[in-house]
Amino acid sequence: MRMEDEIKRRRTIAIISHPDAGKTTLTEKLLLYGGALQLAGSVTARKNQRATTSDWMELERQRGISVTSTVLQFEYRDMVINLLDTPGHRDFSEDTYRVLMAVDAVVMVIDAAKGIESQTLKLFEICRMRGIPIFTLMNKLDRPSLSPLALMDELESRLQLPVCAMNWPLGDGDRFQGVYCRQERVAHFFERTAHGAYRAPEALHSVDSESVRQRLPKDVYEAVINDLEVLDSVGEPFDLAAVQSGDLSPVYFGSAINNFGIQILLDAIVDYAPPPQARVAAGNRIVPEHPVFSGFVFKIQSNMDPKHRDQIAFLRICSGRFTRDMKVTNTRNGESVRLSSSHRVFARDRETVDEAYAGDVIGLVGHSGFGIGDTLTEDPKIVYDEMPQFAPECFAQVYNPVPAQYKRFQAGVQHLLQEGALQAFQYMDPARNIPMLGAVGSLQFEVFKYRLENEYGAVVRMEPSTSTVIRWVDPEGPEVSEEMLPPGGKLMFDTSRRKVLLFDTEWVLKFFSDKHPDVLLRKLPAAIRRNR
Ligand SMILES: Nc1nc2c(ncn2[C@@H]2O[C@H](COP(=O)(O)OP(=O)(O)OP(=O)(O)O)[C@@H](O)[C@H]2O)c(=O)[nH]1
Ligand SMILES: [Mg+2]
Repeated sequence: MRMEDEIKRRRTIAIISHPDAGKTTLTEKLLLYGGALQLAGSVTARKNQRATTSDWMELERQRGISVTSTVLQFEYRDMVINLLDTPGHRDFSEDTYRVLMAVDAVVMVIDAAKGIESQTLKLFEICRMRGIPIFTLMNKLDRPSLSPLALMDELESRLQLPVCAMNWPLGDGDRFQGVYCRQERVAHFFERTAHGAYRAPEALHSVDSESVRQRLPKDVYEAVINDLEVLDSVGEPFDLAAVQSGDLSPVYFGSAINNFGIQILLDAIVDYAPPPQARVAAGNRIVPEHPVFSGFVFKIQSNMDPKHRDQIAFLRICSGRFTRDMKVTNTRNGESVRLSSSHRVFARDRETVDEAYAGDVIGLVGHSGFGIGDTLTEDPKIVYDEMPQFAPECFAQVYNPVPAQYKRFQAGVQHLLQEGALQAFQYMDPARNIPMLGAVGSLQFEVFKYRLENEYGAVVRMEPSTSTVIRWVDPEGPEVSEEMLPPGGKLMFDTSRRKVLLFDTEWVLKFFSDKHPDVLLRKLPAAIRRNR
């Protein structure tokens, strides 16, 4: 197949939402309907422990929440789908934000009983800023839900995004029976299956047919007919170009756990999500068909395979064709590297991939020098914009209390820091060499400690710090020294030897700034930029 055709059949999609809306469940069901799984994981789960494909990490299975994003590549209807399940919890949002840099569209999952929640809003803003197309799934219709018109209205008014109902729920809660597809003008009835493990059977009828009327309770039927009339007269019409530019969100209703509406959503993704999009590299627009290979690392994960204990760098290919063993430049340091250990990734599983194309996410093993945001390319003039960075909001010091085990501890800390979920800071004085770690949320520390203990067999002590606010000292301004600091302030270095100030409270920061108004303090070393 020609390179252009290979690229055209790629779709790269992230599933995003507020915690618990059902991303991982939906991911599992998309795999099931996509033919990539025989049985959806929740069936095989042991008591109190889930076993979905994308929550592969031990900690995720124990807690039932996603801690890290997962990459799943599979083929469906002649398409190559790169699906990324993301964690919803705010404490892991750095990972989710980076995934958003690597995809061409998202499915935003909303719990239909709750509507838009805080984390939905934040993620949504990033998608809007970057012009990423948003497919919306109103999930958990098998539970008592808000009225579908109210859900649509909330989306449109709170997100300021025109929305178009592609299908409409037939009842909710115990009376949820399926969905009516507006374009095809057919009702899809679903039957509940044991634990939602198998593909739900479907039957089609036109909505005004007698059999539909008979199958639905009278009030449900009347509400559906009424809602559909409202939608027909005042709803946004479907417009593919607007969907693909991120200016109109097609909305689907369903229940991931019960397999309701999943096939419809999967086919919509294939039909309407855009193919790989151009990216901006230092002001230049690089189209996916650009003959030169290029991509950027957006995620690093250690120890996915407990037998190998290695590290995978996840690369989003932005242009051209990747071939195994090709030589590329890492533009951060100008180093030339041969990419010989390349993988197609399916959650924890991987297999060697010899060829990949713009749009694909591949895993590269054996390059400990790669960092998040690195551009790998055949043409060193292509340099993708930096990844977004986040200011940590909580801090802790980590110790190894058993000197005999220092090596393990040190190796583990180094590996896990490379994943970029935590940032390390050092005092100016090398004698005080216990690293201070900063994270967006405290759950990151728990994960870090758990993984150091479980993946490296290290003994770990963690002491929360009193600091809560960080500022980078802009070297353009005057120097800062320790004597200038008030109580509750610390002067440290980040790993790039940039000076940072840590303050216990905003109030201490203000006190410092009032006293030293000429010192230039920055919230971040670099800001989020629009990439398309
Ligand atoms: N009733 C009902 N429950 C659902 C549905 N989909 C998911 N759930 C349940 O909601 C809970 C959270 O589901 P997950 O898929 O783990 O949610 P998530 O969005 O991946 O959560 P995080 O990744 O931790 O943010 C689980 O208990 C699921 O079984 C649904 O359609 N109906
Ligand atoms: Mg999840």
